[in-house]
Amino acid sequence: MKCRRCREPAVVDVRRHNAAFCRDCFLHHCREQVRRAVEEHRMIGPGERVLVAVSGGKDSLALWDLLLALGHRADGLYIGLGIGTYSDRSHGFARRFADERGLRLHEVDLAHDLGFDVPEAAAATRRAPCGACGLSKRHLFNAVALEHGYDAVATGHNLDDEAAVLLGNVLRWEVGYLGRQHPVLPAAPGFARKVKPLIRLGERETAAYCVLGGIDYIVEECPMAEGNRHLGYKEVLNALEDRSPGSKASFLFGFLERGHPRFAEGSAREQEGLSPCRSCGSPTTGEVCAFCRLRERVGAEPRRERRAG
Ligand code: Q46
Ligand code: ZN
Repeated sequence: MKCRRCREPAVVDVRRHNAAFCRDCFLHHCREQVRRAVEEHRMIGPGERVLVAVSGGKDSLALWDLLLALGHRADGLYIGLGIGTYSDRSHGFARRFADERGLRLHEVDLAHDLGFDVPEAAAATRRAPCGACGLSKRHLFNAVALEHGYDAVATGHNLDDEAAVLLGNVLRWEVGYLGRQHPVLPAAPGFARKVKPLIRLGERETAAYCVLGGIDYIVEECPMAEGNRHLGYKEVLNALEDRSPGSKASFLFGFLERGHPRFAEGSAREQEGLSPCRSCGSPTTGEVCAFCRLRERVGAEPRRERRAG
């Protein structure tokens, strides 16, 4: 197998593109895919500051590295979820990545700063942990971005993630979610812009990017992911992709081009009826936002010492 770009021996193949690459040309291919996604969807403007949501896994660390390689100003945000040794280890990978490169990493610890962790929230709500976890992460990414004046929050959702979410939304015809499923959600009062620059790269590509690019990441999966519906959707999509490479990309990109505009209008109207949460000020449809309701349910009191004044 020869590299498509330079004809040297290839080390990795990308079936979707019917191509193989040597190390350097593969890293170049990944940068190109992210550059295209950022430009095509106008995710980040020149000179803007980006806050990268970093979990210590392959996608978020590859994302941070790629944005910096493309010349963007990007800092990281790590959220300690309190999921046992998995959280401790993932924190270590995020911290080391930042320290070795002299990067700024913001840190929020759910238990320490907000008074509850993901296992406690799951127990209190008697629901799968991913619901409370995702809600908390979204709330905090947004809050930290607004507090520090970042222009956008970037998350490491890749092509596989987005195709799986799309399949789930289509299977249940979640028209509201379909209207909001887009690689860019523009800023609105109380909301920072959200961007997903990895949508043109699959899971295998982000892992290969880390391995070939010398990025250490946590390989073990979150132990609380079990029962997460998206894992099943990914299996189904992988089986389709195996038979016909490119299926995932055409499913997702076809939706973004031709399906999404039909659902987007309805979700824009939903945004209009929002008012500030009585407790934290985030925009919400009720009096108190979902994150503050969750905190009330868990009976959370921040464990950090109160600062004087
Ligand atoms: S960290 Fe949280 Fe994920 Fe673990 S509990 Fe679920 S949502 S699986 S990305
Ligand atoms: Zn609130």
